[in-house]
Amino acid sequence: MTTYNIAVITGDGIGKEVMPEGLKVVQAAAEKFGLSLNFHHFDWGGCDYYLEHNRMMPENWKDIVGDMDAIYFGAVGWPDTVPDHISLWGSILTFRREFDQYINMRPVRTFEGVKCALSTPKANEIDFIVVRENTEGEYSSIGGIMYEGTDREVVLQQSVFSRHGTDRVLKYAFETAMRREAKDLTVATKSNGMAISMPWWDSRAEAVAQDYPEISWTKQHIDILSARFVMNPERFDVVVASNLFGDILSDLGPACTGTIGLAPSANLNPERKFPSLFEPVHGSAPDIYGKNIANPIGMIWSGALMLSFLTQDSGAGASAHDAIVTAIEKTLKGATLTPDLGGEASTQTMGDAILANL
Ligand code: GGG
Repeated sequence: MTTYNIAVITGDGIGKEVMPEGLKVVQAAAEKFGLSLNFHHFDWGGCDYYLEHNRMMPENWKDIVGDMDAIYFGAVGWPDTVPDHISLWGSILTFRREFDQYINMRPVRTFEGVKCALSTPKANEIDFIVVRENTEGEYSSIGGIMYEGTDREVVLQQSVFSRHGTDRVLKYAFETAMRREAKDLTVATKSNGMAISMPWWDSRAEAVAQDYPEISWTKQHIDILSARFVMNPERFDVVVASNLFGDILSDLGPACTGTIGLAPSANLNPERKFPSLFEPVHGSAPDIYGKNIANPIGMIWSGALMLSFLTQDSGAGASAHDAIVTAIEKTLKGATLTPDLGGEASTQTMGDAILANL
């Protein structure tokens, strides 16, 4: 039997609280479907490590986790002690870049039992996937500050859109749409305002679309697209977006469904040359850390995506994924719910309920 080696990095804040729940459900699902997992726990990647070592990860982090099959990651950021741009660039964004995890796949859907934040007639029919470009775009570290601290201060930050990086995410999004019934793709753009990068991004979408005549696709400006997420979210199937736009849309989407505590994400290197990373969409949530009320579902569902990806989205991993999602669905119809879902359950109680429903 293949044993999959998984690096476990809890990181900061509620990452430390939701990770144990993710591990127990993922481990149980793996056992149920005959998958062997070996978890390797690391205490770096979060701000506690930074405060001791003045860096987020050890110098040889790539040697340590480069041969793992996947990384299971909690959350990063503790702005009271380490500025967010330092913690994120020293940890999660470094993983994405250095392991070429160029796809950030973020499913968004409604669940029976979860009160939708929207009151539109079809709000309970939300079921779409945000495919976010994950290695370039607006998340660039190219730029600088001139005349810093003076009244002549000038700040520049460049966005980076390569043909290689853009075409591959668009292609992945079209392929994702091909696998779904609706065969519909929305390409997020802002070509009326960002007059160089975004008309070019649109032209790449037009070029890549030539290979997918079966897909009905439109490009939509990010402003009206965001409004439509709120007004008619049920009309979306697959949405592809640049790094920043995708980040925003993939928080907005689950917020519309009721809570971002449910939302999972898969940072994928589809070629499997490097480990892929699975993490909830939410961050470290310092405002609720320590209260034991964080919703563990984003972490657990991310673990399900990991199992599916590990076995190439088929076989035991796909079955384990489906079983976890079914257990989540069943739990959400019950009364054991964390406060973001209107209940009073603790993080552990909710994790136990999902485990019991597996
Ligand atoms: N669980 C992921 C996490 O901690 N995310 C923090 C965050 O702010 N991420 C920004 C991003 O995904 O670009």
